[in-house]
Amino acid sequence: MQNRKLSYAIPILFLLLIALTHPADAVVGAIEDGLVAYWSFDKDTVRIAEQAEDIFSGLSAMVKGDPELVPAADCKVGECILFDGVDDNLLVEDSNPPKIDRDWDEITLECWVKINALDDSWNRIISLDDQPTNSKVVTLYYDDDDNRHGFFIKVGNQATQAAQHLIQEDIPLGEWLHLVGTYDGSAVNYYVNGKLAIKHTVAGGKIAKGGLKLCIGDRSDGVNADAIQGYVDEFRIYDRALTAGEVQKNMKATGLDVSPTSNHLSVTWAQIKARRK
Ligand SMILES: [Ca+2]
Ligand SMILES: [Ca+2]
Ligand SMILES: [Ca+2]
Ligand SMILES: [Ca+2]
Repeated sequence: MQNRKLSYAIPILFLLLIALTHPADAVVGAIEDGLVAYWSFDKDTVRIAEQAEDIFSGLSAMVKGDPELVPAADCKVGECILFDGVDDNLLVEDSNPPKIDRDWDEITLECWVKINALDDSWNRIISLDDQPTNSKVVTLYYDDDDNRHGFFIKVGNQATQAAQHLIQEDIPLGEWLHLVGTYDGSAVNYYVNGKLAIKHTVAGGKIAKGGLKLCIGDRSDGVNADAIQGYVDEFRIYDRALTAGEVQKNMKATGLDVSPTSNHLSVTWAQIKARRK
């Protein structure tokens, strides 16, 4: 009898300990293994006429056009960015040594997005590409004209076949979607709201460095051809393919386990200012 009481007591104590050390409003940390950069688009990381700061490694995304910083009530986690579908995008400035124009043996793109309207053409929510060469493309995109959305890969003269390898319907409008694309050098997985929606193979191997740029809300060469009309929040990029379990875990993430301190951010802004002198 004594032993049985003890066997209940230990798990209860354990749960109590978890409850005490994890208050309900604590940040749910995104996976950091393989994380390269993370744009929360929260207000303390954005200067909307200038740039949006990556809270993990200090890259900055240069603001093109006039996107809006949107109040948290209309976003997924904290504030987010609204693109007008005309000329708004965020182009990521690489670092030295490079974090973007480098070899990618594997990659994951992850974000929350809410599309407001379609425009009868291709549009890129996130794009790592080497425009205008166009020999390497990694993009979460949708295509109103052909009624598709998915994760498109072009590398090593291999490419996603859009008519077979993507979801053959328009991206849903007016609702927040958690989208993740993973590529491990061969397998391409596309997750919608934490579930594997479709998968295919592009046996192109690594995405090799050389001209790679990262753009949020359009393709990287700034011609506005693929500009999206809608909201983007919580964009993360990894240098490995997240697993299905990790995708589900990240869907619940609200930040990093160790939140960036004001000190960290001020250091980052100071570095940016120094670089611009
Ligand atoms: Ca605009
Ligand atoms: Ca946010
Ligand atoms: Ca359509
Ligand atoms: Ca377009």
